[in-house]
Amino acid sequence: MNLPSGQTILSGIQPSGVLHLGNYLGAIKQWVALQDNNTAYYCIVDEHAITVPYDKEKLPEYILDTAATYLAAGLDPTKSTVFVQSHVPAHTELAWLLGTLTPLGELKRMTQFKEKENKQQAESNLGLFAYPVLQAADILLYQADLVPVGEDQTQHIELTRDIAKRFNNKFGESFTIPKAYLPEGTSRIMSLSDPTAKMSKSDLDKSYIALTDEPDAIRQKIKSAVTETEPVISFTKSGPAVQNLLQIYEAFSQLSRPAIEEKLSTGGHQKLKESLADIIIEHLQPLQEKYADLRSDETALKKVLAAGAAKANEVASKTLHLVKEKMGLA
Ligand code: ATP
Ligand code: LTN
Repeated sequence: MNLPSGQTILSGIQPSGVLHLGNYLGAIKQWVALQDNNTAYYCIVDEHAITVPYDKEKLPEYILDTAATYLAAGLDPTKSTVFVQSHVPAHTELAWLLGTLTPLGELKRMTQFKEKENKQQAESNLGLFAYPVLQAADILLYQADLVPVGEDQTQHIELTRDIAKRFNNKFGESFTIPKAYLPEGTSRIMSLSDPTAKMSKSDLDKSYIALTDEPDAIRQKIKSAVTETEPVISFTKSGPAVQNLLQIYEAFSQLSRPAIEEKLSTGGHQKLKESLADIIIEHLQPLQEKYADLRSDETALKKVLAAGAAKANEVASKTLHLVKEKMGLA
């Protein structure tokens, strides 16, 4: 894979619970690869996480869990700026300013909003509706070129591009127009219990593999994963459930698709599932060991986040100042 270099990268994940294989293969794995030859900002988007009902006692824990996961997965605070969104006030301030340039019709079309709104009508709120504008602010504050995310986020990146273009047209060139950066093959990992839905932490426990799942839980979940009835094991000829399992296998193995098919084609679903569980467990083990270590030292984690926020604040407040000047607010 040809990795970009010399670019500014920004992405974020909500601290709303355990991270899963979809988050890792769709996003974090690319974040780690991109931190070497680029300027990278990785954010824990706590102000996004409070747009749905949440537990205020658990949120601070989830923020530290997420920070420890970022670092355990390989983010290096000497290479990447790792920080918490609410520690950098420019995010919400820019979101307000960008909101004045965002047509309601565009926000009403957002799939994530429609899905979450449907789930919790009584609890729906302005924050949930304005969520993509805050995401645009996250990205534009750092003048990001690339936003490494899973496929479900492309609509939000398109909206960010539209907002940035509208701002540039109206007030003069100010923002870099960002692009989504999707991984090959793993931009949409599907649920283990329903191959038509994306793997999601708000779904049934057995439908996703959490990065912190014990080996036994991983074996059990993969064993009970839905498969088609035909025994064929092929990247092109199998149904979506088996293709999803193969794709996860491919992401963790060094082998080509033909080599994987040859290795797994005899033995049916049982062999595929056993081999898949083995390779996931093997790859998650070092991450889990580092996670346990990092998570046990909250003082050290908070120090990393404070240093990250200080760096992020410097960049973000400069952009915000420029934007206010352009809008006649300075
Ligand atoms: P939820 O499942 O509760 O909706 P989530 O698991 O999608 O939340 P987010 O914080 O919304 O978690 O997503 C974090 C990142 O992980 C985003 O870049 C998103 O695109 C990516 N991602 C989430 N789920 C998947 C998936 N199943 N496959 C690939 N990428 C994913
Ligand atoms: N909306 C994203 C999380 C998110 C994000 C961002 C991703 C918030 N701000 C900025 C990339 C860039 C999600 O739900 N996965």
